[in-house]
Amino acid sequence: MSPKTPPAEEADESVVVVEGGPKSWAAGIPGVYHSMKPAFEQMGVQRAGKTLLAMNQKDGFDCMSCAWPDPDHRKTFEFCENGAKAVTWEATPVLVEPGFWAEHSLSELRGKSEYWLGMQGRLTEPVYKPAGEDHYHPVGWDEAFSIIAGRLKELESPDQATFYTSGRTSNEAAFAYQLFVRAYGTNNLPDCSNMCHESSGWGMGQTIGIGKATISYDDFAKADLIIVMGQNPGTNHPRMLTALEEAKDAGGHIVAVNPLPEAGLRRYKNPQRIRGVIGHGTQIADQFLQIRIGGDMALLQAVSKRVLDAEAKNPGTVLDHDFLEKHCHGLEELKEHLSQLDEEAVLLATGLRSEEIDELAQRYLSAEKVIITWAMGITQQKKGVATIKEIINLLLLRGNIGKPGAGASPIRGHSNVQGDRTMGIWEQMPPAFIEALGKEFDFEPPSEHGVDAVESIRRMRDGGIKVFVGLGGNLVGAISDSHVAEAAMANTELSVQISTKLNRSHAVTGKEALILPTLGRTEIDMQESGPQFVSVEDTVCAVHASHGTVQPVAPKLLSEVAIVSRMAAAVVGDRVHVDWAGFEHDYDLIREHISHVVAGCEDYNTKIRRKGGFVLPNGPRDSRTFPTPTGKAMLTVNHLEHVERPERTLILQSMRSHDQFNTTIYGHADRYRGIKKGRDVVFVSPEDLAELGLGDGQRVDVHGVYEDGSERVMRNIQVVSYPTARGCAAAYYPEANVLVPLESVAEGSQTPVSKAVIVRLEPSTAA
Ligand SMILES: Nc1nc2c(c(=O)[nH]1)N[C@H]1C(S)=C(S)[C@@H](COP(=O)(O)OP(=O)(O)OC[C@H]3O[C@@H](n4cnc5c(=O)[nH]c(N)nc54)[C@H](O)[C@@H]3O)O[C@H]1N2
Ligand SMILES: Nc1nc2c(c(=O)[nH]1)N[C@H]1C(S)=C(S)[C@@H](COP(=O)(O)OP(=O)(O)OC[C@H]3O[C@@H](n4cnc5c(=O)[nH]c(N)nc54)[C@H](O)[C@@H]3O)O[C@H]1N2
Ligand SMILES: [Mo]
Repeated sequence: MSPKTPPAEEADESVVVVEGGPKSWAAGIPGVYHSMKPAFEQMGVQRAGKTLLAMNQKDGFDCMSCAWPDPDHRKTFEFCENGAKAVTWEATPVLVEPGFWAEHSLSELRGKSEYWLGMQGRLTEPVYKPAGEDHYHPVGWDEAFSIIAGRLKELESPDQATFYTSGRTSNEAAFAYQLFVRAYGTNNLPDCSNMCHESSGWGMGQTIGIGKATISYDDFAKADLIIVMGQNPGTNHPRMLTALEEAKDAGGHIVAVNPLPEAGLRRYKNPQRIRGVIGHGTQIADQFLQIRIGGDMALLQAVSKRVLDAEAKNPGTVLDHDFLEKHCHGLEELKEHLSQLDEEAVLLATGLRSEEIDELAQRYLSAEKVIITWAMGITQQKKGVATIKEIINLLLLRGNIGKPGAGASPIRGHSNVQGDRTMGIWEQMPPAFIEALGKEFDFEPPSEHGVDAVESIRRMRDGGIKVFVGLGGNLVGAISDSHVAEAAMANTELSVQISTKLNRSHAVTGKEALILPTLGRTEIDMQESGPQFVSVEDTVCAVHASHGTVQPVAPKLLSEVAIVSRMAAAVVGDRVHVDWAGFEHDYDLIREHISHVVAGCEDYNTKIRRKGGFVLPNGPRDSRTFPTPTGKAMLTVNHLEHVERPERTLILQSMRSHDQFNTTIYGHADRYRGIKKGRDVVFVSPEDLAELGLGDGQRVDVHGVYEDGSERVMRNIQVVSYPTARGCAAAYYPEANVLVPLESVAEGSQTPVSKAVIVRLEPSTAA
């Protein structure tokens, strides 16, 4: 394998080329073609074959692009276009060469886009930037760990450091990392989930006692109705389209609730089927509710009210009385609350017609088994937690939890974000976990809650947190209020990034900075006891092994487990008795401890070696047991609120294009939305454009409108006339993060409100 030079930078990333509006179908032949081409071009036939064909197979590695589960019967090509992009991006033999660091200063790197940074290729050796200097230089692994140990040991309190995790980290690395952090003395374990499905964890935790999906993969095909809310599976979970297609084949119906007519929700051409390849594919959504941003809570209350009204008309025939009596609290209060629901307020909040809501209610009432799935359109809202509680209300009314073909299903983002939480990556792990951890390793872990992602940034900004360690991810690129976040990071004494490739968080750093390059999931992980595998948990609580299949891109890389273990040995080796070297040599040792500490993981080493792995227990799903304080599920009363929009403003959401993975930008197209090139766009409906006196293709400045009068603006953005819901707009994340105030968070979960910023568009002042 010979290192290649990175693909040349495109001349001007701000150029926009638009081509013909939203596509009405997703995947199909272009899907297959688009998946394979870059892999073969960039990796060569052999490496491409070894990676793509091993993806999501029982003896291969787990795709790192999303947390979608694998079916029991795997196909030869068990991957999607975007999974193939993720693998190509990681397994590429393009390398950051040793001369790179002398050639490029940090000041220069700060002027580069995420696309450019990622395109420089894989990181190959540890590098260090001393305080006061503008360049990184190569450093030995031992020296890197001793710098970290020196700075961490100097702090007055362990709470002056924060330890971030992004959701690609394996269970083994995550378990070792949280042990290290708690042994060091803090619960400061923020993660990407704080910005993602945190609202799901809160909403479900407070109602059914567990923040995880109550369904398994097979339930999709058994459902009579699947409601997909605030989610764009065609781009972000493409293999979910196969499950939706199977559900339709079995007679189920699908409803999509979204301000945008997303391609995958309309029609799906399955590349694995003749019909998909040559025909029109399967029409996915039987009903499309084009909701106004932030209107889902009102919609759900209105549907629940219709369900209760139907029961009142025909008592004893609509609700699942048996289930409600045996397993739930709060029906009377909910009835009372919804009896006062103001239909006008609902129509205003949702932008829908009464008949559309009637139709959805009718579909819900005619279905015996209903699944509701959701993602960022629901969680990244001020009322995200309350909206999820309304999802649970609606499901509980007809006993749609804990029976085949029914349930609540948050669809997770990062491929192991759920597993990381199971392993203890959370600033608020429950006392039972903390106690078990302390008992297993004979130490007293801190019991006070730590800080989440937003609170970490606040404390870094204010000087309370002085050291930042990131196990993967790109916190300053991913979190809200980019300028505030960057100033906060620059205000730390030391920042450490454990990464596969360059991103913004390597250019915006603490006074001292380290980059520690790591193996990716595609790569063979050879340790003293032989090749290692790791394990991950998908969005429906299935845990399985992941084996790397190709040679590492560079000899000096260490695995995440090795990096965490060596860092821990350097920092807390003299304080707690943990066989850190043993962890690195044989991951079975870590799994042995996981068996003793993590509920549901008993006998982990045996269960994880079963073909296809095992499924974690889940009370609501398995036996209608609800681990809440009362042992019952809670129907809840939630005060309705919608996003207020002053005249001549729009509600802006920030979302993913088809050519990115979070802050990683693979390319500049968004095929399904008709964007051929360019990311500096804002999608607005033709009616709103006419009302605002703006034209398709015009350049505008997007000004955030805030109650405190503060100024945030995204300049020189091209307007794209697009059939989004009235009063709404959409732009791409992470660019739009500059518009989301750090203080704008979901009530309860503190998830940044990335999907609802009030904006005013002004003709651009840029030349
Ligand atoms: N290829 C690829 N795959 C990915 C990722 C990626 O970046 N690229 N990211 C991964 C991660 S970490 C995550 S969390 C998931 C994210 O998966 P998604 O949640 O699908 O991601 P977004 O692009 O944020 O899309 C949000 C969707 O919600 C809709 N929406 C916005 N506001 C509202 C609202 O108020 N109500 C309703 N009903 N809908 C609304 C938007 O129109 C859009 O369709 O994907 C994961 N998979
Ligand atoms: N405005 C707005 N903001 C958002 C969102 C939004 O929809 N809108 N979405 C939010 C969501 S859902 C999420 S999950 C966060 C994402 O936040 P993060 O998880 O922090 O961001 P990513 O872009 O996924 O991180 C990418 C980096 O991870 C590193 N990496 C990749 N693979 C590996 C690996 O195997 N090991 C290690 N150690 N490092 C690796 C690479 O260096 C890469 O540059 O962003 C959030 N921010
Ligand atoms: Mo996410």
